[in-house]
Amino acid sequence: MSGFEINFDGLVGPTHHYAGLSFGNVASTKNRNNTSNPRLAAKQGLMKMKALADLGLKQGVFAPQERPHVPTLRRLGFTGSDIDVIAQAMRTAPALLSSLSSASSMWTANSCTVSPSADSADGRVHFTAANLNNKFHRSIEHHTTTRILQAMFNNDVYFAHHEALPEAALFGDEGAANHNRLGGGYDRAGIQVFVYGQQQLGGKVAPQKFPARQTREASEAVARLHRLDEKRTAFIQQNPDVIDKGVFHNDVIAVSNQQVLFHHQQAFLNQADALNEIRQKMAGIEQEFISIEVPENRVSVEDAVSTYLFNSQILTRTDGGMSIVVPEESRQNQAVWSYLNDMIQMGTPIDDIKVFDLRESMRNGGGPACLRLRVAVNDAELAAVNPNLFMNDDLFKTLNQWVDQHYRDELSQDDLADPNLLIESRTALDELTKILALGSVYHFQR
Ligand code: SUG
Repeated sequence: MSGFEINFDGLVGPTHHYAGLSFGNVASTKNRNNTSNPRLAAKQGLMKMKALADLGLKQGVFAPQERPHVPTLRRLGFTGSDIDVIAQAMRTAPALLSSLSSASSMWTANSCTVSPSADSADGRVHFTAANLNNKFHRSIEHHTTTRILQAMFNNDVYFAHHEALPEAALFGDEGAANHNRLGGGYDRAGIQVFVYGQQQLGGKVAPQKFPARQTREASEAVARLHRLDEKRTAFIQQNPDVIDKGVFHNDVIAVSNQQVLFHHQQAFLNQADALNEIRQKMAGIEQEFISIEVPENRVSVEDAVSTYLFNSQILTRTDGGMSIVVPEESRQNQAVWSYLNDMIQMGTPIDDIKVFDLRESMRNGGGPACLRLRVAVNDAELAAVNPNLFMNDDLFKTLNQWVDQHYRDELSQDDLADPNLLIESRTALDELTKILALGSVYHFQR
């Protein structure tokens, strides 16, 4: 193996709560108005990061965003001091306050799309922040996301940052959650597979019940911005029927690592053709394509959605084998657990299962893969990443103490009106930017 994959996990923000904001995301709707535990949520995420760092993998932290987002409330007509703005919003538009308090930036698979330097014509790593145009509470993320990414990858020689695409349905973009890369070494050229939910201009099929969040037009624009080679890029449509069953992002039904694509039998439209296209494009790559297709009669789409089997991480260990990281919900389901145990005996590179309790995030529809952004780099690029972001014993201890100090262990809709929550969150984030040496990335710090 050459090069490295760094996983940057979103640190859960202090306002994590269950608002039921994501139509089409079954868990989000189901857990609407439940009481959350932001402290536990953050700690569950930190445990995963630490365990993977302890395996010798490159693991980083992606900072959360400022919520409630007072600048957007002001844009919507609320006035006065920041505290007045929140009080007015709670009185007259509590649903808006809840949207603008969402800690949804924790799901960093949706923060942006990343293309490694080996695939780009200018030899730089490209980042395009996702406009997340389909959901209001997420559509406000990209400005700060771009600033945080610039503070994480702050070197023009190696890293190119692009603003989010125009904020319109035509260019609905959900970032890396609909993007897989297949290849060999992380610093070698690979195939980029963009999976879209709907083609807006001239598309023939689309889901009927739930929205397709990613458009083909957005995927094509990102590929152009990242200066990818057409011969090594594929645009594949997700099966619209599974979107209607709750697969709101492709990473709920498929995941890749190096030469392996692990996916459900019903993941893609015209699946055999899609896999053939990938196989053919892989022909020029050092590794042979391995597709692990899970049949519906072993794991139904419904079970895949409720257990997040495919929202797993497939990670190459330092010994060259691969581990699959799944949420506890996958162990609790007999069909899924039995499949997983059979799969690690199939002779593919995946020979180990790691299970994590990520319940707080899962209840909003965010599993292990949603929580992480993959960035493939070579040695020089690795050395240019902000060094304060990497998980280790010290950072784990510091961040756990920081969470203990600033996070609540209970949060309901009514608590969002508490002016202290804004103050607590800002105090926490101000301190975090120092811990992670990010500089002034938030509005209140300007
Ligand atoms: O965009 N949930 C997120 C979950 C994102 C999962 N990401 C990936 N699959 N990569 C979403 O639907 C729920 C918020 C709430 O209901 O309170 C939410 O935004």
